[in-house]
Amino acid sequence: MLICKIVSDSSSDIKSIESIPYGVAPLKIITDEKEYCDDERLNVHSMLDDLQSYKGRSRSACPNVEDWKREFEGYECVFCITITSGLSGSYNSAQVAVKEFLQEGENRRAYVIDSLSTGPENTLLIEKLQELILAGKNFDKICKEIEEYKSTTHLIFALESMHNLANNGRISPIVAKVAGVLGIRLIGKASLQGTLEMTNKSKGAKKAVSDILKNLQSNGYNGGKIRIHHCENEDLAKKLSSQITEMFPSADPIICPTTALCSFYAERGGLIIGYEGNKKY
Ligand code: X90
Repeated sequence: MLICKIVSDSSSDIKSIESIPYGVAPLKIITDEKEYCDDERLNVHSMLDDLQSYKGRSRSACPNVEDWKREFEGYECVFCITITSGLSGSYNSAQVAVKEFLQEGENRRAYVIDSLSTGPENTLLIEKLQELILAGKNFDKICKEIEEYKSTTHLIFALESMHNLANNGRISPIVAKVAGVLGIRLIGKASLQGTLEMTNKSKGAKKAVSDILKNLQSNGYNGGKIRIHHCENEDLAKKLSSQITEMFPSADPIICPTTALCSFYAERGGLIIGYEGNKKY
């Protein structure tokens, strides 16, 4: 079996995995007063509290080349998974890191996967990589199969606020205004280009759950793997999870809190769902 390390940026919300070496290249949340590094030492709840009372500007920053390279040390083979290149420079810096890594030693192998997504969809990609490596597949086969798998995974989000997304130029301020209305959740998905695409304006939690379920099914969800990440909204995550298992008894929804990057952009109350569905293109 290849001894490979999986290195994800912190947008996947996954701090550790079993059986395979794994590392995280952290993104950062930055204000004029403080920098929050998205690693296991950070208290996300107090970061959200700080940001709620902070009146100045806040932004994010992707891992730099050195952040990625630090995680490669001691390995000859690495697989990187990044947040969508459509919204972040993380994919770019991982690619530069990999280029240098390959030049600095012989017999090295490395591959960067642009998730065109974030959070729970990236989690599915990490799980798949783990499975392919453990199955003893060779490097080239793993690269090919993970790309094929990526074309069948999807992402849906349901957000109560899009303030940080709009303030940082990731969506239009006009769209964000709708999410600011009390009781309204904006439902959307990761587009083929890895940007945000809106699908519904849902009033109330119940309607949000039923709109999410409709979206899942229209993209071919049929009881396969599904991961629900939430920013301090375990209640809604559980409601959705139980509806999913009611409709698809074979489903295995796993609920997981978002870490700093996804918490910053999904904001309190937000849900992000990654799942297996139809081939995308
Ligand atoms: O490089 C950076 O500073 C990171 C920028 C990330 C910007 C957007 C993150 C969105 C996270 C929001 C809902 C899911 C949208 C997914 C669309 C592909 C979570």
